[in-house]
Amino acid sequence: NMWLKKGTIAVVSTWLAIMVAFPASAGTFKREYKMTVNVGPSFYWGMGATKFSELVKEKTQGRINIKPYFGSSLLKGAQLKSPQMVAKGVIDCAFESTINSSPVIPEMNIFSLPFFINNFERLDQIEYGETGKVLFGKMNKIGLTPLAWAENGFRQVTNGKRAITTPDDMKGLRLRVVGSPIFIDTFRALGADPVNMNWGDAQTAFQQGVVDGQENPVGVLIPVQIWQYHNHVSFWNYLVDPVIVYWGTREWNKFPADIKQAIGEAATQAARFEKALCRAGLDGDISINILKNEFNYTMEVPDPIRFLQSKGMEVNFLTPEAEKAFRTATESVYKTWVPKIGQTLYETAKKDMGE
Ligand code: X2X
Repeated sequence: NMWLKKGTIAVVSTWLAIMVAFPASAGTFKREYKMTVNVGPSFYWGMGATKFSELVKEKTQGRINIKPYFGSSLLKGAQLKSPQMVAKGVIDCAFESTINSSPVIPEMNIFSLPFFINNFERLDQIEYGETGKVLFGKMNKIGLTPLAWAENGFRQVTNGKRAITTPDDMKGLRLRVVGSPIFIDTFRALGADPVNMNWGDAQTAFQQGVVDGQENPVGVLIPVQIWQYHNHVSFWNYLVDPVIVYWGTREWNKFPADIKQAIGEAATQAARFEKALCRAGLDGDISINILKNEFNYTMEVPDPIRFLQSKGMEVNFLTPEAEKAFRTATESVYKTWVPKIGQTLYETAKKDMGE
């Protein structure tokens, strides 16, 4: 029927004209943008996520309302699914760890190579160097728009059996590790008995003593009160877990330029705040002063190492010889994982760190 066809065309073209004249930007924001965060609100990383949503609200005059969903509740605890779900648009954005992206973006395993990036200076050289650019480019390729580098931190091992001072001390320890496969390879190479568990289940496992120990940064150890379960913490800085603030590209591109700008600034500021929380007391006065001077925030735990000791934990550090021995003991991990990360990116990372 010719007439019906013409009518349909007329309706469609009117609709198209309206869409072109008034793109989705004109006040048609979602009532709520969902943000996934793996940990709870009292964790340093969770506090950073809250800060991000507050800053976004402020900088967009209340137009953009981000709700953080803590404990990976949007994913029923399946923390490693965050990048796919954000790329698909099921979740709008994330304040998420690179470990939790590493099964989907293998290049992110650069941060999980054992005894590779072992201090803040080297980490910053990577994030703000060529390596960081390459990693952000990989995210773009799978439909994610990264906005800023935040942090979970250098991961330390805790357990209820003994101090870890040499690779031999790892033998037979049953340790909860995150589900990213490189962790199993690393702990097996050291002779430990690693078990994969989502963070949500890990806390119950600590309570029930199903595992002897685990590994996480101070920003997780302190809020989870790890001293209730384990009396040894070994500061071995064996690898680092950055956090990236990111948005799903399809949704991101619907924002007008001023909103993009405001959210970008909020991400940068929240990331700076959150990084300082995670580094406070571990980098001299630098982060404590950033919190005080830029955010008017006094750190509750200004010295995490002393604090853990005050809770009855025995703290130890690796000697340079021990660190070398650990690096040698995990050589097989490099053999397996450098090809997956990409030899070129590995070389780029070394170059960023001045090697
Ligand atoms: O699962 C963990 O150990 C945690 C909380 O550190 C991450 O999300 C990577």
